[in-house]
Amino acid sequence: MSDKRVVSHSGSIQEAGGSISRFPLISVQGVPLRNHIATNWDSISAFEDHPSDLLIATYPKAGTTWTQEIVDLLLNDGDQEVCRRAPVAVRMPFLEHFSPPHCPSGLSGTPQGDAPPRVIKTHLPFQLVPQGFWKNKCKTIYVARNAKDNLVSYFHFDRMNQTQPEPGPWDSYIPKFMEGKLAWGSWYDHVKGYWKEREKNNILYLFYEDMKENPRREVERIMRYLGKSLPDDVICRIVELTSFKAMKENPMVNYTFIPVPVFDQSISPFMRKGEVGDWNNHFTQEQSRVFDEDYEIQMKGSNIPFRINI
Ligand code: PPS
Repeated sequence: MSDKRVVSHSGSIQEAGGSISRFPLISVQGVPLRNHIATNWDSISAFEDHPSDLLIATYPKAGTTWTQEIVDLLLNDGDQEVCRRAPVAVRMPFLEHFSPPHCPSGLSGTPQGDAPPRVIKTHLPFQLVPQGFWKNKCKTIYVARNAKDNLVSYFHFDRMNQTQPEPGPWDSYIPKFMEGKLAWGSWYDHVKGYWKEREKNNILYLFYEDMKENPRREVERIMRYLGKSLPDDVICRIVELTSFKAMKENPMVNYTFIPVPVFDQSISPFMRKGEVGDWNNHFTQEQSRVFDEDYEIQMKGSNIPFRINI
């Protein structure tokens, strides 16, 4: 591969000399999505799943990569080498991702030769996921993260990911999150949408805070959902390999495989802090008060047990 060619999210090749720009958002059924997703919407919604497919769904920055790595290690009986066969974005295609210009959908990056299940990542809200996933009762793991930490993580990600819309200053970013104006739309609708459907559609609904509090318990929960049973030492190894520290150092998951013009990790690393409660270092008292007041309104009637500190 020449220096000028780079691996995109989907594992496809882009010319680094080609324009990398912060994509504008276009509404798809009321949800703002990056323009290349919106313009390819017909192909995305026509995606044909297989009943054995496994979907990992999240609002951006809720713990997707962490869950992806846990799942891959579980499916491969804790084999570290197998799980380093390719960057996580290649091992598990990003359903709605397109690498413009002229690059195929993330789906075409599905690894050949991997045994089922095919694991697919999405940030789409429940109602925009191609309906076949629900008709075929595909297993789905949803990870939710408390709104304040999710917002903080998204802000830093938008600073460093040169394909996301410009975040602007912190104090104007908060209202954009509250109003559902960021890419993939409203956090509030996203977490409520999957919560409402979790029982009917056999969705395993996890919380980032639970994973931080007791990673072993959550790894075992995922293992049971996948119908696997692994010995104690393998489970311990998986917990270790998916610690924040281990993942930060693992080039197959820390997104250093995305070139600097796209992810400028000198601005903020992809594996940034990996903590619960970092919002305390960002929100002023007044910002927190306004956010909480609005949160009560937006989440009224929902009983999702979020924790903003552990
Ligand atoms: S993305 O771009 O939407 O796929 O990002 P996503 O992977 O969902 O979220 C990135 C945040 O998750 C943190 N992370 C972890 N935290 C704890 N333990 C582990 N192993 C781990 N792996 C990733 C990552 O650091 C981002 O959170 P912040 O708060 O920004 O550090």
